[in-house]
Amino acid sequence: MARVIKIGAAQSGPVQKAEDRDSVVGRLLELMKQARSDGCDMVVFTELALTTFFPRYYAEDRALMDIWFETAMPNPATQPLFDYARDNAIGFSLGYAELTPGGDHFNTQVLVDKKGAIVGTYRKVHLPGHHDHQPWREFQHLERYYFDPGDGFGVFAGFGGVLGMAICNDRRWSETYRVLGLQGCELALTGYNTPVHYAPDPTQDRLQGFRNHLVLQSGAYQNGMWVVGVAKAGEEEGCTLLGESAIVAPSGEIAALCTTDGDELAVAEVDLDMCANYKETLFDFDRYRRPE
Ligand code: CDT
Repeated sequence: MARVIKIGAAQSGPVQKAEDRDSVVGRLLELMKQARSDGCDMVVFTELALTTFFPRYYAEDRALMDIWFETAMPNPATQPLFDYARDNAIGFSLGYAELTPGGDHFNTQVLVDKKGAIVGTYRKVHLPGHHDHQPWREFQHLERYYFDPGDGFGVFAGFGGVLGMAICNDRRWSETYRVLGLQGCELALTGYNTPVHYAPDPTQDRLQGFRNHLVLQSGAYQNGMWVVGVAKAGEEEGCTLLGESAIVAPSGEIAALCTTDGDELAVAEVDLDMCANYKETLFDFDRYRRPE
């Protein structure tokens, strides 16, 4: 039987500081409803989908920033997403800031099945930016101050295949895809908040869009997997975030693409069996890799 998952890459437009969780969840629900009417099996939301990208702000008292974190998932604000998933048999993946009972802070993404149950949790490994306040920057990128690093890339059985997750900066690193690929991953889901302006070297700003697709497409092709990259895009508190969310095939081709910087759904039929075309030929790891 063919293993085809219809996926909606559910890009978010900007989330301003003042927008509350209920309002954001309402926007995400709208995208889920649209995905359902398009016949999708799953929607993929972005990194830190519930709030503004708060690592752009510095607080000397780090605990003040706990307002941006979720202490449980689901919780009263996000429960409507889980209810909708269960009632309509549509899965989703959601990025958010997680504060654990033990006091650890993670940049987290969950995979939720068609029954509305969490079947996978991933915590961001590659934390970009800086640890200290750098007032010379137009905006901060303090992920290394607010988050603890996750402990690795796992895969999860679901939706008829082998799925993995990665978050934003992870997508730039070849080992992200390789570690997933070595575990047989057929579909990697990744959300991102990518400021177009890169303060340490603004000459990189011009090619942000090119590099986003470069890494998603090469990661997919070199590991024979589908990759879904989903942005939070647009003008968020004076910071321009890259859009161009995309669903990439194991061939390296873009199968669906967002063309705005707002809330938008890009839909593709993801045939997981296409992965074998690459995993069992040109990128047959057991046969051809030379890790030594
Ligand atoms: N959210 C995230 O990981 N953004 C980074 C910005 C890098 S510059 C500090 C990214 O790789 O897109």
